[in-house]
Amino acid sequence: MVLRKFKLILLVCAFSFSCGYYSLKGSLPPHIKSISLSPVINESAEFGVSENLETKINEILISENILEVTGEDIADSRLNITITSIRDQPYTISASSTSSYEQVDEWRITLSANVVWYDITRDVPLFDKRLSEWGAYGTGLDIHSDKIDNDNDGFIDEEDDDEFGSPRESALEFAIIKLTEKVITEVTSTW
Ligand SMILES: [Ca+2]
Ligand SMILES: [Ca+2]
Repeated sequence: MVLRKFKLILLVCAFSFSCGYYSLKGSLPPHIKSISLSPVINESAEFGVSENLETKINEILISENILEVTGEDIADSRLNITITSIRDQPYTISASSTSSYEQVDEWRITLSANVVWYDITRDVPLFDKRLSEWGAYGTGLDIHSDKIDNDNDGFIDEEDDDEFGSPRESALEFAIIKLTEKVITEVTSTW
């Protein structure tokens, strides 16, 4: 878990020229000192995903100390997240060697959400966005040996410490981690 987190921060460093969340802290609206995360609403049929996303976002908000995380009654701002859909779609298809049908070699599971960061003090949205992220999975038993870069970080199978576990569940977990990262980046780069 610690390793995964470290890697996530490294990734953010690698792909944004300023390093991670820290340097963006100074660009937050000055009258916003605190944030409250409303319970995540889940409109998809997937069980447990709202609690999972909520836990991850709260963990990063608290650990990175971006804004003070408080109850909604005393917060300057509120983050409302609605998971609108979770979709599995074929990404690569090939001819089956054993039948005349085509087979799906790689699936992508995409998590989409509406994310509104609301300024409680001024009664206006700071942003209102539709965000989505995906994870990939194949037809094997474990993502450690599917020759797919399941979390799209440039490392495949044994090169990647994060790639182990059952295919769809792991791919969804990657989508949740990536969406968490995206929401935090949106909050820190709004102003
Ligand atoms: Ca990977
Ligand atoms: Ca893999």
